[in-house]
Amino acid sequence: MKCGILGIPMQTGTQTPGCVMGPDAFRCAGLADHLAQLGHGVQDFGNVTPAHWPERSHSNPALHRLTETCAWIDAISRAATPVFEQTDCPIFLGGDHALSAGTVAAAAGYAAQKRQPQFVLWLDAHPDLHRLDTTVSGNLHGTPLAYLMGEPGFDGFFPDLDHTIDPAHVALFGIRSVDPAERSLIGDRDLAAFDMRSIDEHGIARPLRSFLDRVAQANGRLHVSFDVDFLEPAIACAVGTTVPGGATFREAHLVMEMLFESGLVTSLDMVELNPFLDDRGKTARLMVDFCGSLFGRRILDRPTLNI
Ligand SMILES: [Mn+2]
Repeated sequence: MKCGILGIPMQTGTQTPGCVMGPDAFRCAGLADHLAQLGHGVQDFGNVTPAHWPERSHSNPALHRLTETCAWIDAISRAATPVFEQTDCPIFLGGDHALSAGTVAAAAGYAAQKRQPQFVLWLDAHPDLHRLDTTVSGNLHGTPLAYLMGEPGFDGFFPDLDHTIDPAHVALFGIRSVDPAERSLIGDRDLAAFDMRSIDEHGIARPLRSFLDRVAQANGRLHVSFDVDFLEPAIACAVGTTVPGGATFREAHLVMEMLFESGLVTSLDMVELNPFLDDRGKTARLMVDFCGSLFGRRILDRPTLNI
């Protein structure tokens, strides 16, 4: 498989600085070598730089760096499209989670070109389902999934979407911090949302397998959006939005191994890595390790890793 790497050093979607260093940290942790050792071709497309975007004021005074974030999203979707066209699986290195508004928009456009439905697997502590008028924190990394599903209120602010994501094609795993507006949207749109309580009770494998079966039956393309805060903070400290009680080392590897075995993954985001908060690169290396599992490494085939 030929993998394409695109760095997206944006942090305007959060108020905790540090994500700007994310792409470099993933590269320093040896992502490209890791993929090459697994037999994949790797092309690094460098980093995205934001375009110009017209300034607009919004009635929600909490919104943080709206214009700059829109400029990033516009630039990301443009830069991501050739990576879809020229490789088998783009890997987008963040950067905060608002970048998925651009990467998934590009994925959806490419899927439409291929006449396949686009599915999205959201691995995250948060559902990122705020609209511009419901976010209280004002941090736009809490909004991309609502935008991508075509929820109202983004028109005239975020870039226009040619193809939205059908809520029936979305699954969220690992959520454990949900605001009331997001909770009602999950119910209204009947989203497949597996919170940590349900994963504790029933495990992660069965609901993931049933989602992957749905993707396969629909001949769909699958974008995986992996937020560092999906993981238990004890194993992954380098993220500005830690929430206790996340996915364990083994649960996350199981997800990655099942995704590889499915053969369905067509693009990946790794987002919210904040190297400024990391402990000697541990979280960056751990994320690269998970990426390795997603691209075919089997955990039993390698020596113990010190994390
Ligand atoms: Mn997120």
